[in-house]
Amino acid sequence: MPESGANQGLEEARALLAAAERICVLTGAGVSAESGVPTFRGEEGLWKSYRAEELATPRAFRRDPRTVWEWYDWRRGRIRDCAPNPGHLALARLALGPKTVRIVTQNVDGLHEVAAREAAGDGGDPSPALPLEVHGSIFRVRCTACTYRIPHRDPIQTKDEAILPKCPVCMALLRPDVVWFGETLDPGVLSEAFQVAGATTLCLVAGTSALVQPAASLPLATLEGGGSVVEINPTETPLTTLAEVSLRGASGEILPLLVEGLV
Ligand code: BV8
Ligand code: ZN
Repeated sequence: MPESGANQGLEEARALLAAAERICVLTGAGVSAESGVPTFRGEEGLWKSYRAEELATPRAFRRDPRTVWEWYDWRRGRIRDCAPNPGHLALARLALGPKTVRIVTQNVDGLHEVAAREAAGDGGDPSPALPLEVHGSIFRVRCTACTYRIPHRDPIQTKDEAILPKCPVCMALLRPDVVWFGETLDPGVLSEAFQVAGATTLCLVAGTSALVQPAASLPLATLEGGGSVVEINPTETPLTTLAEVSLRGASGEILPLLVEGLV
């Protein structure tokens, strides 16, 4: 249970959430940390001494698609065994509740979608809680040459470049359907994200270091639109000084407390 200072912050944040008509939620790797998904920063961000920013680039894939696919296959393997945590589920319940809520995520792990379906239950409509994935999904592949794109969860054979997955339409190499550093985001997804963030009363930011652009500028669009920002992160970020309330702690613990009684 958060001590008094944090308690006061929590009550303030709950009041802001209760008063907000429209809510934009922005999440990063931190909301999936308690599910066992490695974040990008720090030790976890390293794979075989490669930094994520080195491997998640078109140049790395052109130069060595086998190693880049081996890295994505490793991450897909880790994520496949992960389940949404109470943070994902609290956000899904919030989005399925009476308020207008849009979840915008930088995560490619698909856990917000799993949480949406779980929270909606059998026969329930999960669509209000389905996230806008601004950086794509690690469980989709697309062709490097044509418009072929499909969901794909099976392990990838990465022993030899010759056996890497190929497009059944044009035989070109398939790649993970994620946005790499140096690549622009899907224009439709990007404009929807900024439209939502700019028209919202409250931007609830959880588990992001707020360093990767343009996603890190979404809360600024909320502030420019006259709305306010509530942040959840165990450590301070470049957003902390701009936030109305910044709660120090784990999103898996704080988010259920935040939405309690609101949904
Ligand atoms: C683009 C998909 C136009 C792939 C990802 C110089 C200045 C400004 C910008 C740039 C620059 N140089 C280049 C750029 C642009 C670049 C950028 O922003 N670079 C950064 C590093 C400076 N952006 C781009 O390239 C974007 N495209 O701008 O196109 C353009 C084109 C050419 C040249 C210029 C511009 C594309 C960006 C998208 C890249 N793809 N992912 C994949 O996943 O494989 S980004 C990836 O990294 C994630 O999606 C996410 O966005 C980011 C990681 O950030 P976080 O999610 O925040 O995770 P992180 O680990 O950093 O932090 C975790 C946080 O959680 C921490 O704060 C921690 O304290 C907290 N936490 C931990 N545990 C918990 C917790 N919080 C709560 N609860 C817990 N339990
Ligand atoms: Zn193709």
